[in-house]
Amino acid sequence: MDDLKAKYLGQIAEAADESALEAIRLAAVGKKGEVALKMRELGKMTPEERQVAGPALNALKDEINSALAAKKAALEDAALDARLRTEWLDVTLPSRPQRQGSLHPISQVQEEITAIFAELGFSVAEGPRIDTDWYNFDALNIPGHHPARAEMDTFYMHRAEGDDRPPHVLRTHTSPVQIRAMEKMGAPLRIICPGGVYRADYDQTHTPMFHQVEGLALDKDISMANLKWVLEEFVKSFFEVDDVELRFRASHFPFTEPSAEVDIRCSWQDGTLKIGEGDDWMEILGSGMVHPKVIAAGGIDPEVYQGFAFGIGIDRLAMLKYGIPDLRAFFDSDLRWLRHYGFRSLDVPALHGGLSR
Ligand code: 2U9
Repeated sequence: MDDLKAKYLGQIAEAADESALEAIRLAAVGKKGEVALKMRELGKMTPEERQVAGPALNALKDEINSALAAKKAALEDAALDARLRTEWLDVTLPSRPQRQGSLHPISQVQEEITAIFAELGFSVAEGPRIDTDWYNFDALNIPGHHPARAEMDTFYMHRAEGDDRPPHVLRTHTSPVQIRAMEKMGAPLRIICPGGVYRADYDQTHTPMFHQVEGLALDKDISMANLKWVLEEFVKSFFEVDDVELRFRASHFPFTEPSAEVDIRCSWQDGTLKIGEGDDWMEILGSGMVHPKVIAAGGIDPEVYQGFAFGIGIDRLAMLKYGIPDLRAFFDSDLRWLRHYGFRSLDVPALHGGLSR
């Protein structure tokens, strides 16, 4: 028994890994192991011999089992130590220079416009880019036969033969979002709707997808005077000038009556644009008092509520403010262009921070 003990404790101490240890366990204390064989011999012994050999064999078995367990724990510790040594990481090393993306000028300008109107009490409403022709046209006083439907070069979604549900379109303006907001929130209401819109047009000044911000203010006592003040505040903040003169030119849109296109005083000198001074005028947006039929289409009583609306092309404003010459480059995804005209993505536009910094 002393030989057995010396043999197995020696082997356990030498075992290099867990599989070697398992082989030793089977040979020593497994069902067919040497200790089990010796246990079988107990039957052939005299009761006196058995009384001595039985407990001694059990003690040997216990001793081998605890040596196996201790060695197993030691091997696991050593394996963990080895792993920690290979996976060691110096968290105090300086980080790699970050490859930061930049904010697209359209996103930057959309953020700037949103910040300005937020300060004036307008919240942001968003809606689907694919909408029914009712929300995009009929609700905005553009019935089926209206020439404005043809003028807008609408993209119609495909309909299977025999499917006579109302057609869906890619929205040609963000106005359907305002109809949905009127239905959902009622009046009084003060919202802007920024986002992408679609028209089948492509040349130096048109892309099939472009961006608008439309605004809508409804209340019981709103007039063109409120519209004029809001737009003046907007233009001053956006172009970061103390004063600017606006010119309202009578115009026509189906969804507003009366309607006005708005120009700002400016000058072009040696190819640079100066806002607020000079002898030129530049058109920057369209606006008007919301047509009573449009207020009614939004589920609001036009006898009680009136309001103004306006529409601004974001892409053109971005070109004007940041001197970007070609509209089509906006959507080329040319990284060199984006690095040149892009904005630091963590600098969120805010009026107190000077808006565009
Ligand atoms: C509702 C009622 C009225 C939005 C308006 C304009 C005038 C306008 C153009 C500006 C440049 C489109 O991107 S652009 O080409 N928009 O001139 N938009 S009034 O009127 C609305 C909108 C929604 C419910």
